[in-house]
Amino acid sequence: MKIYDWHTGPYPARVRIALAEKGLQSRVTFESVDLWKGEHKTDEFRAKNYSGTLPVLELDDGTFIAECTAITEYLDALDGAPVLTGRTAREKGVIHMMSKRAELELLDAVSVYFHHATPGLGPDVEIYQNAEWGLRQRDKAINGMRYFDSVLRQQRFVAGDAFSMADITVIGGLIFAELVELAVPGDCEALLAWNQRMQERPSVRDRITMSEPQRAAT
Ligand code: GTS
Repeated sequence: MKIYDWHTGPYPARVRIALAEKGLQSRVTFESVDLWKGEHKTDEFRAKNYSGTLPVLELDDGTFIAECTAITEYLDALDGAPVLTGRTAREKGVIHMMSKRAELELLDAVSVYFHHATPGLGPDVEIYQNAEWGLRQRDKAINGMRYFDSVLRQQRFVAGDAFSMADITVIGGLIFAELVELAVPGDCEALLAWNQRMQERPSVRDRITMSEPQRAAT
């Protein structure tokens, strides 16, 4: 399998974390698509993913799967033991809801803030910007942080008592927030403590170095 991504990207991070949680690192190769040069907006790349976004998973039979949630669902199902996306109908429903909520209320909002109210990927890539919309999404993201703080005051993980895809999506949101210097409010103690725990997980900690070529042992 091949992953098209950008090593420091927050959305790519979601798939890298999922790969490591599932122990699938050795089954994939990475191909860099340089966001800062707009390589994701070329016709060649859009033929792989119509939306022109990263990451994209290419299967060995040539199928392309885009969208982090879809890629995570695929990877999680491969071994018949889905631990990230839920085993029972109830788990699947709650995890999907919380992950979608993390996209809507946090991660995608931070992304819109980045692309519309900051220089984003630069003038060659950001051909339309609406700063007012971006700033509204920044405020939405802060409200989202407060919401997830309230959730994590009640339970250890975003979708209940086990780590799941929903945690990964919130982690992606906070990675993006940090990149754009959008701080988590200091009184979101539960969210901050949870994030500290998450950053210590090997899958999260080692996500960027995952695509470095393995050096031969000396
Ligand atoms: N809904 C998509 C998903 O979940 O995969 C969103 C993917 C997305 O926005 N990816 C970012 C992207 O391609 C990558 S990164 O910003 O996290 O590195 N952004 C470029 C752009 O121009 O929107």
